[in-house]
Amino acid sequence: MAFTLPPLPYAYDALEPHYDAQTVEIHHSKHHQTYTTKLNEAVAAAGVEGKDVEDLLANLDSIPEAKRGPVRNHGGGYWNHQFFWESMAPNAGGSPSGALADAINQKFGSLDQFKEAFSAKAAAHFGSGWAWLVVNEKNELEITDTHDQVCPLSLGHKPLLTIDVWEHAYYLKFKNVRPDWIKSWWNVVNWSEVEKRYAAAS
Ligand code: MN3
Repeated sequence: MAFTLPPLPYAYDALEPHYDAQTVEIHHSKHHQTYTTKLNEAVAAAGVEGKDVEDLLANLDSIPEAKRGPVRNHGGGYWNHQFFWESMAPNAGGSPSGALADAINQKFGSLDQFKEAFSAKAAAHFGSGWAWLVVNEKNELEITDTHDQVCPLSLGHKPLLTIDVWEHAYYLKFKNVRPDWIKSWWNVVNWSEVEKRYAAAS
């Protein structure tokens, strides 16, 4: 079955004023849609239709090298954006609780220290890509970044949280000032979803 654009889990303007409606609409209905369309083309070209996108991304080596790049790029674009939309929610932000809060405090010292380190990684990422909080191969929390549409699932990591730092994710409102986008984004982080992901990953 062909991949279809997953509906946005909230209205275009639901993350205002922290993430503006115009950017969310274009980002979802144009950018995410394009990755969806091109993923279908890529899996057809590679002869790997009908597989879960997670399965494709976790096993890129099984795809012939000549056909692998488009599956990585558009499969990553498809999956990363869905994960990104679900990493945010209206009336969110604040702090994590429970086991995730304990793990963040243990690994990074405090939530504020974690946010500072994550923000620095996202701000310093050169060019297009993503910053992530993942559970790494040693089963520890780690802040990482990936280039273009590389997905942590392809690196053996279990992603918990992400921010899109491609210019299309923020340029209309925040212009060239990526740190302002990152600062604003913390106000819509869906910690309850991140807690569920952490529980599933650990
Ligand atoms: Mn994007």
